[in-house]
This record gives sequence, structure tokens and C-alpha cells, in this order.
Amino acid sequence: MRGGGPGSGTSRVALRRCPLFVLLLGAPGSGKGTQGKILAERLGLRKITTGDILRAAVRDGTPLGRQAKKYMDDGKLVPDSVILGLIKEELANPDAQEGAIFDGFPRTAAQAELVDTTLGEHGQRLNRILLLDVPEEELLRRLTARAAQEGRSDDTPAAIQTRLQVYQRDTAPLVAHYAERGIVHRVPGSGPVDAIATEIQRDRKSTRLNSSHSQISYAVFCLKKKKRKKVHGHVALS
Ligand code: B4P
Repeated sequence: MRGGGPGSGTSRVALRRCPLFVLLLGAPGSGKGTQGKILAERLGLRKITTGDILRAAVRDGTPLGRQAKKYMDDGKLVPDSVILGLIKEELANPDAQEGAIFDGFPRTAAQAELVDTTLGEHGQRLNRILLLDVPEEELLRRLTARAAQEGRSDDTPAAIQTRLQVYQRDTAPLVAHYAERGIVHRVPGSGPVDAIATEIQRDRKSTRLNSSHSQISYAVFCLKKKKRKKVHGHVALS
């Protein structure tokens, strides 16, 4: 949901001055899309979902969609040569300057580097990584159930196996990269959707705008950072 940010004028000013970038990371079926939607609505931030953008491109038959379709149907990642331009474009969107929830990217080392560099050019950085932790049997159960309900072309048994392997090979290593910065928060991702959302809400570093008290604290935090920026000429937001 855009523009539906936290209610008070103070929070809006704080949000503009101190953007919040949260990445939802997890295996296929771990609930990134589900929890990302709830979190984006709660924080009034834009959610950028590469999977949705790619599926829309496939549906509309655009050049991007035609390039991506085969990889997606096979459960493979769309190559970085195709996806990096898309990510750069999304991050350049004026809406994204206020902060955003990233769902589905970065997924490779090259994408992570692009995100770091692009945010860094604006004095920004990823503030929080929410790692949704779900056992493989549960992932399989969810994706198989969705295949029956929605018939998504990459929810076939073979594509699901490939997606799980590709996640372990290309995306899971990013956790160590972000853990070095101390910004990873592991969230148990099994159980009712509401309970998981509540667990995420408890993590103040990823939802620090969710109460009027934290909005004020956050505004003060941002103003302090801004002052430090003037003195030292750089920003460190995490
Ligand atoms: P995505 O759309 O990102 O698909 P995904 O990783 O499988 O996650 P998904 O959104 O489906 O799962 P979610 O966890 O929300 O990517 C699809 C393809 O696009 C990729 O394979 C790749 O080809 C391409 N792609 C996308 N981004 C790319 C990138 N950056 N680089 C290269 N290629 C890219 O939910 C799964 C299911 O679980 C849902 O049905 C949901 O309702 C259910 N669920 C959620 N939470 C639940 C809970 N608590 N209990 C029970 N069910 C739950």
C-alpha cells in the first residue's frame, strides 16, 4: 500500500528523512510475499516484488517477460544480465526513496552488490533482513497446495525441486553476507500467518514505526543520524 503511512505528521517527516529498507529472505514458499504484504501495509512502505513484476511481464508478453518465462517455468533464476536492469529501475522510482520492503531480491551475489551500491549512492543501506525459516516438508506442502489452487507454472514438482536447490546454492549464502553487518533477524516461519506477522512486529528494528512511541524515538534517531552525517560526511543507518 502506498501513501498509507503511519498516521502522524511526525512519522511522515521521520520516514522521509530516514528511509527504512527491509529485505524478506527465505526459500520458495517461506511466506515472503504473504508477510511482505502485511509489513508493507503496516509501515506504509512500497513493496517491490520481482516475482510479481516478472509474472506480469510474462502475462503481458513484454520483451522482459519473453526472456524470463523459460527460466521461471523451469524453476531457475532469471539471469542477472536480465534482472539487474529491472532492479536498478525499481530502486530509481521516486516512491522507493522513502524506503521499501524488498520481496524476492536480491537473490544472487551480483544482485546484492547492485542493491548495496545503488542504495549507497543515496546515502542509504539495507537496514534489516527478515529471514523466514521454514522446514522443507512445509515448503513442499505449501507449494503443492498452491499448485492445486492457482496452477502457477513454476509450482510443478520438478520446478519446485529446482527452486529449492537454486535457493540453497545462490541465495542462502547471502545470509552470511548480511549477518556480518548484524542486520539479520531469523523468524520462525511455520504456523498461522498472523502469529508470524506478530513475531515480525516484535522485531523493533524492522517495524520501528509501528507505534506512536517508536515513531517519536525513530524521528529522534534519524535526526541524530542526520547531525552525525553533517559532522562525518557519511550515513550509517542500521
Ligand atoms: P517468487 O515469486 O519470488 O517466488 P518464491 O520465491 O517461490 O516465493 P513465493 O512468493 O512464491 O512464496 P511465498 O513464500 O510468498 O519467484 C518466482 C520465480 O521468479 C523464481 O523462481 C525466478 O525464476 C523468478 N525471479 C523472481 N525474482 C528473481 C530475481 N531477483 N532474480 C532472478 N529470478 C527471479 O508463499 C508461498 C505459498 O505459501 C503461498 O501460497 C502462501 O499463501 C503460502 N503461505 C505463506 N505463509 C503461510 C503460512 N504461514 N502457512 C501456510 N501457508 C502459507
